Amino acid sequence: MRITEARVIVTCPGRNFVTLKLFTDDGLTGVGDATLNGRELAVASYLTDHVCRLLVGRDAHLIEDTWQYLYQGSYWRRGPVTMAAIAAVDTALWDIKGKAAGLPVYQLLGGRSREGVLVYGHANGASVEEVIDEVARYDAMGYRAVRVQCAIPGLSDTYGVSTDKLFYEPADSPLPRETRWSSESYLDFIPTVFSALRERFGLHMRLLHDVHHRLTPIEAARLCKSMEPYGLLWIEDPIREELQEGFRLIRQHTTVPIATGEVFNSIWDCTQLITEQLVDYIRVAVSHAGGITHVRRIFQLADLYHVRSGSHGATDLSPVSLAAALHVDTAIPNFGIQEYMRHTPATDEVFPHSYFYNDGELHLGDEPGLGVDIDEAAAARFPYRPAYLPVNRLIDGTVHSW
Ligand code: GCO
Ligand code: MG
Repeated sequence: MRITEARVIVTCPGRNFVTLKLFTDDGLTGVGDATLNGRELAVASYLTDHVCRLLVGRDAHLIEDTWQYLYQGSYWRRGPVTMAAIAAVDTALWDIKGKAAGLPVYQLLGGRSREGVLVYGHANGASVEEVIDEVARYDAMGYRAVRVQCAIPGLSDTYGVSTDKLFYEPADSPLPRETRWSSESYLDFIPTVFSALRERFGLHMRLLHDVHHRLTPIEAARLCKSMEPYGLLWIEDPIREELQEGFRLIRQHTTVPIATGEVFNSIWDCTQLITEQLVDYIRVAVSHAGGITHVRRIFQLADLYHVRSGSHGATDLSPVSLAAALHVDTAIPNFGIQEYMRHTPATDEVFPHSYFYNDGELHLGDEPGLGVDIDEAAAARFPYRPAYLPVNRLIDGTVHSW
């Protein structure tokens, strides 16, 4: 089974997505997500200018060999652009192999380990009252876990707080919007939100919170200690992740479970975090961390060290990426939870898929492959638009993590 064509499709049904579609000589196709939020065209070029020509004529069954060929064979290893491109090729090849075998991809990964994939949604608000209403809304929709973000009094704009509650899109501007941040105001205020939520909901909902890389390790330790009474499922990305040993300091002070990994692109970003058990959940995404082949490798290492998966599932990961994540989630023994940020109806139209939400879980359909495709005619109606994520500064103007 030879690859006859590798096509890169860029579309913007409300936000930009880059998709790789592979075609084979026996009429099968496979799709992979190559979206890198705010840097989309770099991956599109990496694929179009450097990878697609290497794929034509290759045996589509060679998943591992193709992965190694693109990873080791490029000489320049790792990095978000390279690994997103490799991820797209890898995901498309798993899709094709599933179709060739007549099996959903999770069957090729060892079969079902669970019936449904537990997800968490995003509840956020401009005030504690609004947050409580939003959590109640997710509760009514059957969600069993929600990530909660709340506007910090005194800051004009807070990460994770949106005007449209169901469809939150942070890459919303043709040039980066600037936001301002105060860790002091945040640390003083955020525990009061969770205290109010526990008062209102008891222990009924599983609650999560995303710090979005903004604290120092000792600040993160303080945050976690102050959140301990509220029994969070996790605190996410408490600090910048470049320094893996930075998490050790947080660990020494608290029992709050820690999750990280959405900005990682290879196993080398998290070997210390996993083998020293410095985190509880690893949040790598199929589309950013080298595809199903590499993410499975990361989760297998994690399993040896009691670390569970909690895969990234924001809106910038297309339905192709989400479908791929669901196959991995369904198969691995150490699944934790899957993020699920709803895509807009326009995105769902461009990417028809068979996975569906029911009662707090996502479920896969039974068709061969990933169970997702790209409708190229629909995609063509939504041309690329430059869009950046915000850039964040401290109150005094110093650039800080967004
Ligand atoms: C999350 C994330 C995202 C990121 C986004 C950046 O936990 O869902 O932090 O919302 O900000 O994916 O592109
Ligand atoms: Mg996050």
